Amino acid sequence: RRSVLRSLSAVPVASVAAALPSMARAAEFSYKYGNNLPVTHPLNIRAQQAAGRILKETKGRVEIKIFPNNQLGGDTDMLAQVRSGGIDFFTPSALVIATLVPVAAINAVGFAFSDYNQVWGAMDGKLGAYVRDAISKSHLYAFEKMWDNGFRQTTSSKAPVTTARDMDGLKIRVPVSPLSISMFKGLGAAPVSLQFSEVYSSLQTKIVDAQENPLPIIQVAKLYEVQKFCSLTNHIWDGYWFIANGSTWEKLPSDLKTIVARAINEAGLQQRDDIKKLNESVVADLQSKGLAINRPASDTFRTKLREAGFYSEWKGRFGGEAWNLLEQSVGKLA
Ligand code: X2X
Repeated sequence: RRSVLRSLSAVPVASVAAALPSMARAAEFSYKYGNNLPVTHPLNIRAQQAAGRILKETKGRVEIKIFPNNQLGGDTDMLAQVRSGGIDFFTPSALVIATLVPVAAINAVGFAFSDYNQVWGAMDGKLGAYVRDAISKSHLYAFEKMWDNGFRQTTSSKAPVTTARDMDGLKIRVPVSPLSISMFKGLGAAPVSLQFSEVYSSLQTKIVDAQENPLPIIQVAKLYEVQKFCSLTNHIWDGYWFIANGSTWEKLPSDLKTIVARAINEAGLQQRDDIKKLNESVVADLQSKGLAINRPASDTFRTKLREAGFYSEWKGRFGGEAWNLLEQSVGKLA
């Protein structure tokens, strides 16, 4: 017995560690990734798979722990944390990162994109590159492939939205986003900025009557429980930038960077497909859960925004260069 103990204690620590399965060792690079969505959303499902792939392909050297569903705070808090290095990764919507990098909201100009060919053409092309470059100036690294949130739709507990006139005075929650506030004011509504973490309860307690989000979010966050009408306004296309703290990214050796970027970008492409498939079934599902769906035409909304000077104002705010890149994909807007 004694001799066994003696021989065990003689084994150097490093070789004990080497004898354990690699996953059980503390990772050399252990990261925190926070996001604002329920675990059942495709963004979390694909991010979880990417984290597993990264752990395996780096032989346990890079571990990403996911904190979904605003566990680490709302979007504003997580954006501050990823800047300070309190967390390493974050997936802000374009609307949200625009509070730091204003031009990042350019994909969310009202009624700009009419389909996904236009969206991915722009965001995987010159417009996306322009925005990534702007993000990098804030000492954040944006992975190449944007993840899909979707076309934003309008829900309400009061009445369906059929034309722009139904927006008059509507108390609607929007994200913490100057562009969203400007757009809904332009439409005559009374928008209120709230973080996503507060949306369900603010609808439930009637602090607001309406909100706007893509259908997969309305589904996974169960907003149909506190809303009656869903109007397919398709007013904004919204996506998530997968970002890293700048120092975190710089410190990672380049072979590991390659593995991490490949896993995250490929997961992003799969996540886009997931949303595309969900979009085929989600209307029927939400109807079966009691939401009354209608499909308004976009012309009255566009006209009202044009008359309110929305397009010319935002062309000025984003600057001619970015605006031209957007118009190269979607045609003339202002
Ligand atoms: O806060 C929202 O509405 C959400 C979940 O769509 C965003 O992340 C902008």
